[in-house]
Amino acid sequence: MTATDTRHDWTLPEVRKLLSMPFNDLLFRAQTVHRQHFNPNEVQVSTLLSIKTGACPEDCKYCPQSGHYNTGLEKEKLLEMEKVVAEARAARDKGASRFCMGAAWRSPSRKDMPYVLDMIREVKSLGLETCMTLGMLDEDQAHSLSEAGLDYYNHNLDTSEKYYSHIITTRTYQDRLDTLDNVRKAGMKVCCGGIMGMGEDPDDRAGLLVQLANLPRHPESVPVNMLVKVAGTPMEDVEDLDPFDFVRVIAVARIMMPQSHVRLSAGREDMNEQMQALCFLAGANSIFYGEKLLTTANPQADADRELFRRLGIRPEQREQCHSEEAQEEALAEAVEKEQTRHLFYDAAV
Ligand code: SAM
Ligand code: DTB
Ligand code: SF4
Repeated sequence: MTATDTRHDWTLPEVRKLLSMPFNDLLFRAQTVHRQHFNPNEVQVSTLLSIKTGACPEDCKYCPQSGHYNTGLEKEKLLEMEKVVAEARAARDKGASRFCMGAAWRSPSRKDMPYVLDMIREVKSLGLETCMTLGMLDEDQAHSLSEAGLDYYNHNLDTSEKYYSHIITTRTYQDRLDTLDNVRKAGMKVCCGGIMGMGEDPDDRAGLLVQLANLPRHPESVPVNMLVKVAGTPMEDVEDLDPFDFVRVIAVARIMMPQSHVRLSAGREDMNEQMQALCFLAGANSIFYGEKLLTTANPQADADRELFRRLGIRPEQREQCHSEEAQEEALAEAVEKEQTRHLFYDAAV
C-alpha cells in the first residue's frame, strides 16, 4: 500500500476531472485500483430491515418515510425482538453476512435505546455483523451502541454541502458530520454515502465524493444509492440520471477510497443486469440482498443468486483484516463459520 492510496486531500477540480474521464479509461483505472485491494469476484452481502417505519419528523425530500409527505405508507412502531431475530436468522440462512437495521427517527429516544441495544446483542449472537441507521447520535448514544457490539453505523451525507439545503431543511450538513465523528470516536465502523439522481449537478456528485474521501478516515462502507422515486415525495417526478453517470460515481468512489467497500445500494430494482455488472466492474463490491430495502422493493434473492452465478461472483464471507488481533478474531470467526457452513451454502453456488 502506498500513501497515495489513502489520500484525504482531494480537491473539487481533481474529482470533476475524474468524473468526466472517457468512460473506458475511467473503468479501467477503477478496476485496476479495485484489484490492488480486493478480490474482484467477491461481493459483500447485507440484508436490511426496517425496525421502525414511517412518520419521521425529518423532511428529507427523497424519503417515503418522512411524515411531511403522504406516500400511503403504513407507519409501524418499533418491531418486537422476536420479529427482528426471525428476520435476521432468515437473512443469515440465505447467505447475508451483515444485518442492517434502520429506523425512521431523527435520533433514537432515551426510551427506545434499551430495546435497540438488545437487538444488537441478539442479532450478533446469530453470528452476523451488525449495522444500524437510527438518525443522529450524540457521544453517549454512540458509545452505548458500540459497547453493545454494533459493528457499523450508517449515516449518509446524501449529497454535497451546497445542494443539501435543497433536499433537507430540518437538520444541517454539520449535524451529519458531528454524528459521523461521534460514531468514529466510539470505535464503530462508518457506513456513509449518498443518493444520486436527485436533480443534483455533476459538481454536487463531486462535492459529495470530496466530503467522503476527505473525512479523517474513509468510511469502511460507502453506499451509492440511485434515487428510488416514490409517489407522494417531492422527488417523484425528478428527471432520470444518465445511468453511465451513476457508474462513473461508483468508479470514482473506488479510486478515491480504494480500501472501502462501495455498495451498489438502493435502485437496483430499476437497473438491468448489464448495468449492475458495469457497477461491479467499476468497483462496487457490496449489495443489499433480499426482496425489500427499508420500505421499497429490491431484487428477489433468487435473481441475485442467479446474477452472481452468471457473473462468477461469490458472496464475501468476512471482512479482510490487517492487524494481528483482527486476524485472530477472524480466524475464530472462520472456525465458527466452518461449523455452520451449510447455512451459507445456497448463496455460494
Ligand atoms: N432516519 C435515518 C437517517 O436518515 O439517517 C435512517 C434511515 S434513512 C431511510 C437511511 C438512508 O436511506 C438515507 O440517508 C438515504 O440515503 C436512504 N434513502 C431514503 N430514501 C431513499 C430513496 N427514496 N432512494 C434512495 N435512498 C433513499
Ligand atoms: C443506504 O444508503 N441505503 C439504504 C440503507 N443505507 C439504510 C436505505 C435505502 C432506502 C430506500 C428507500 C426505502 O426502501 O425506504
Ligand atoms: Fe427520516 Fe431518515 Fe427518511 Fe430522513 S431519510 S425522513 S431522517 S427516515
